[in-house]
Amino acid sequence: MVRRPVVIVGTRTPLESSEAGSQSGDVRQGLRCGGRVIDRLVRAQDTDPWAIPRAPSDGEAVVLVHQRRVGTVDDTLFDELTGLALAAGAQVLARLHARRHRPEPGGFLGKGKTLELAGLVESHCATLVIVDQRLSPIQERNMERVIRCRVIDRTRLILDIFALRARSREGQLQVELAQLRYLSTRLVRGWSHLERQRGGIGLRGPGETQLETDRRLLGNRIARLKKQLERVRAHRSLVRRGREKLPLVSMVGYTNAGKSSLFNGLTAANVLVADQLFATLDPTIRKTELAGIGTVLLSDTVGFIQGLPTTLIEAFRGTLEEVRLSNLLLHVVDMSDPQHLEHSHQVEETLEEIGAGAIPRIVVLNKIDQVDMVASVRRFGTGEVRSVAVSAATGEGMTGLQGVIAERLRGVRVLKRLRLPPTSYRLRAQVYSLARVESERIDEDGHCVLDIEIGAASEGRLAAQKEFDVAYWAD
Ligand SMILES: Nc1nc2c(ncn2[C@@H]2O[C@H](COP(=O)(O)OP(=O)(O)OP(=O)(O)O)[C@@H](O)[C@H]2O)c(=O)[nH]1
Ligand SMILES: [Mg+2]
Repeated sequence: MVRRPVVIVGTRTPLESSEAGSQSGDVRQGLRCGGRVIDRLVRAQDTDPWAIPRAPSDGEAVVLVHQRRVGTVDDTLFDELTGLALAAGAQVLARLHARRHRPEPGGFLGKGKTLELAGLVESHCATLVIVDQRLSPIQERNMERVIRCRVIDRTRLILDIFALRARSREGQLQVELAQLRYLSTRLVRGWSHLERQRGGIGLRGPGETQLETDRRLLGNRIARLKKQLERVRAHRSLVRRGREKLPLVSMVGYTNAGKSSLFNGLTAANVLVADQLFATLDPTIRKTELAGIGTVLLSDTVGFIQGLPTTLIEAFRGTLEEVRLSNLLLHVVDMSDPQHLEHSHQVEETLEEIGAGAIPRIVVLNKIDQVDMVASVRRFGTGEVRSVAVSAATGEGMTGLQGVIAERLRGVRVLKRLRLPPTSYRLRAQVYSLARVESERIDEDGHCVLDIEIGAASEGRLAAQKEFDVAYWAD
């Protein structure tokens, strides 16, 4: 018998378990859904008599929903959400798209589409619906009531993936903070336990509502987390001060663009590379040698995505600080991604948002082995590097990229403040020979405070002087 997958509306990941495995899956699914599973199997065979009825082998069974105002609707719309759902460990069973001028304030989808969704949930025994757009708490709750299934939006899904991936203490605290902040916007009236709580002696009269209690508890937890984060960050900034003398180059880009692959290629490191959204969450920093520059720090960090929740950006301030303090950014673009232009804009917007908009950057066009491109360095009319085409997979163009990084670092100049002890005459003379001094003054302790503009390579040379101490860099 020819093996054909179950007919499922718009499914991209046909259920992949073996025939034998699928039967046990059916039983499991049957237990979970009661009589509905029989209905589903019968229906599947109605539409395709050759179909082998199979149920999801593992992962939460989800239906994806995308609603847009205008434009054509096709299945590529779901690519990113599918990637996110898979990254969260879901099993995508069906997808529903809708077009509506404005989301229904009460229920997000229109009536007809909500019923269609309820049908899909029922027929696929789904346990979760993921909506690609942001939902208000009311919309979420109303949808859940009609569909009789848990509903989450894109923001909550991204938060969930981050929670799964966070390994470092700082990462975990940041995710928890973002989740609590998200939750605090979801505390709405309308739950059955909202009556006034009964007060005891001295607490009679109008007590606190459950909602108020929840808010207060959340507020306390958020405040505690913030304090813990401050402590972890204080430690990180100490570490950072220690390496301030070396130029810092950070990889930035859309998630899955190949940042970690390039990072490994440039530093001979072995950080996780995976065809998965948000494979990297915690930043990694490695030293690498560049001809004509010397030692440089390279940092690999979390990728960006369209609609990155603001709560996450705020909570990840610490991680993103690395990006903000960089001397140079490598903006990695996945050339095999049909939406790479749109995604590059998103990255640029996020860089602005985190205060890294003015940092010099090189656009690295990656994955050229997947498209019709050859390794090359493109320049503006002024001779300045515009982009470098490479493939982290084949290694094509990597030497060129190293050359360009060195070239840009030589040209990158940063504004810094130095506070030298009263007797550092030789060091002060070095500063004048290596940097452009904007201003100089003597402070109340007799220290010499210099505001300078200095190139990254010269900065390294100055910091390498015997009498130099990193504590001389003033904030
Ligand atoms: N064909 C091809 N695949 C590549 C190339 N560079 C990276 N990849 C693949 O793209 C996928 C994502 O690579 P990563 O290096 O993990 O991407 P990332 O930007 O670090 O992703 P996140 O950490 O999830 O944001 C992996 O499957 C890589 O093997 C390349 O030049 N060519
Ligand atoms: Mg990565």
